[in-house]
Amino acid sequence: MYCVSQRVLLTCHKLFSYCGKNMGVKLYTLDWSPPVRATMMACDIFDVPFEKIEVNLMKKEHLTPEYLEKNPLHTIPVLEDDDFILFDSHAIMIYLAETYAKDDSWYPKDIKKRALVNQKLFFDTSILFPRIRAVTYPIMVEGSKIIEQKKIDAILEAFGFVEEFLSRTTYIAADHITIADVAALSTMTALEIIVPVAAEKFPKTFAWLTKLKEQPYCKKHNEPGATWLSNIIAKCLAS
Ligand SMILES: N[C@@H](CCC(=O)N[C@@H](CS)C(=O)NCC(=O)O)C(=O)O
Repeated sequence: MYCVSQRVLLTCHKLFSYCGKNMGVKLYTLDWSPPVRATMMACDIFDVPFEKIEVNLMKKEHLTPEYLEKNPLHTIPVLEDDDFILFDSHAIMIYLAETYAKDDSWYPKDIKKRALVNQKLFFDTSILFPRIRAVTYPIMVEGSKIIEQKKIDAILEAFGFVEEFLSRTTYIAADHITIADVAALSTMTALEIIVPVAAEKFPKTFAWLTKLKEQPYCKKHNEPGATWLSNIIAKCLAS
């Protein structure tokens, strides 16, 4: 039942949003998921309080009619901001930056600068993420005990792309940090579980990763999930 207190809460939420204050969002999550971690880091960066709602993929909680209503693609993360629902980590990060960032450095308003950030977000979604999923899905879901050489080669090739980007700009899409770095950071820290980033072969990537891993938002929202993923992969391969 829609009670008075709920109505008061909703009105407060709208009033605070109107005044530029943030009452927080909901994130449907699981800490080990790289796209989830990217959105948690973005919330932290933009000072957006978030409530975590765990979606247990092993228990198929992402396939319930209620969840499919929110996200027909049945993936995590999903963001709920008041009555607005959004899936896909990259779309979520853009929305958070545009709605809550204090300036446009993380997601530039300038069309050409923004295009370069979008380009690297698409790089994350179309190159980096599929290459980690190609390894983790067979191990975690299908019980595979091996990682084929061609998948390792594909990861090394992706590291080469990142190295090339970082030889052109200090960060992945610009000479300053943007949301594209945050997206790539979460995926790269998953990829390096499978193939460590060798400092001699990929010096710029290694230095970039080292610098970003020191950031408080990474320590808080990326490190625990990355460690968990590393442990579970090791366990699955050994069992
Ligand atoms: N492009 C999506 C990928 C999200 C994704 O595939 N998440 C995985 C977990 S890492 C998932 O929810 N898998 C469950 C499924 O595909 O059914 C994003 O960036 O949000």
